[in-house]
Amino acid sequence: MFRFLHSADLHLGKPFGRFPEEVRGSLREARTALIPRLAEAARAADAEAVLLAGDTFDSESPAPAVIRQALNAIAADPGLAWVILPGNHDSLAATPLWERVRREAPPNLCLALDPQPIALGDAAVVLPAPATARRPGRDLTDDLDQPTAPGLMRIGLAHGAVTSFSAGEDDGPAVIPPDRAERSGLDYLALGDWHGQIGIGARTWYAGTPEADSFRHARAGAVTGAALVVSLAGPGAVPVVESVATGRRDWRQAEIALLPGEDVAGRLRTALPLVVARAVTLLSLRLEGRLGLAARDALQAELAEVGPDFLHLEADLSGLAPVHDPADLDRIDRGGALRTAAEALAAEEADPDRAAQDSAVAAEALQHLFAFARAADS
Ligand SMILES: [Mn+2]
Repeated sequence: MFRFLHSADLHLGKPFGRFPEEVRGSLREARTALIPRLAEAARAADAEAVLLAGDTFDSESPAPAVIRQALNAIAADPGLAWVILPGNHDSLAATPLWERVRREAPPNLCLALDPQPIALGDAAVVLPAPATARRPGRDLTDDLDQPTAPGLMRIGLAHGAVTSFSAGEDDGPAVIPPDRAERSGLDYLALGDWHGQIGIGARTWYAGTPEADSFRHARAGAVTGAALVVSLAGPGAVPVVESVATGRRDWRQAEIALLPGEDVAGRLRTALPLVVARAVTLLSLRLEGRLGLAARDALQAELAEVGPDFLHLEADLSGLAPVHDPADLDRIDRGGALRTAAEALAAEEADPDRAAQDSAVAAEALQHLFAFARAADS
């Protein structure tokens, strides 16, 4: 029996530039803790080794602290073996990175920098296909065909696409054949690249990223923030593969379709995750439907109210179309300058001859006027 933890796509040092500083700090912190967390998951599962199938580092030149802290965390448990494979983000083209890692690597870390087989204990051997460049342009897993001593369990380690995950793109020459494990006599093929966890066959898995890093996979319903515990009973046996949760930040995506006259604040509240989870949740909301001034005002007030619960909350309101209700204008004022302004803005917003941007500005100004009147009332 040989048991190991399969992970990939840690993307240590990922900057998360589009987020505010405090969110970036929290996301970076979650990634810094990944190596200790994977070691803990491996120990808890009684695994002998951790295999990282590429993109351990987010870039070819991570900050020295990112490299050093990863290596220190690996060194902290000398009895656990690690194998790290270069992926497309941290390919072999990053010569200074890998020279540095090689120089500073603790004895329990083995770098898969060439296709040479790596012995793990006396029962298993890792056959690596390190990424030679960001786009190697050929299927590097051809190298996994190489023979090994009889009686050893053969574990392939590679990074890249099995099929083109982007719709409309042809499977190019760099695509890994989905039956690579069977073709090359592998007991298991540990893959990295796709950040969602997915089995391609009984012997071929993407571990997915152990710490989610975008809303994209949440939208697709994919499992992220997890690793795989793989147990091999012996050469030829079908592997037993179990998913273990490793993520500390939750990326969620929700779409809410609203109808005129609905209690929008109530709809929003029921769609949101539990309060206890919000401090570690990034939530991307998309709202659709038709709303009057009062409903939209209530929605914005509710978003402002719950926003501070979350690590990050973003709401896309561009799918909300206005509906005109004279009662809303009455709430601004029944006459006088404010009412005149409100009517002029409502007319501008509804005018089909105006540019969309001008209509949007009028709509926003009208919304502000409504909020102002509501605040003055209360
Ligand atoms: Mn990746």
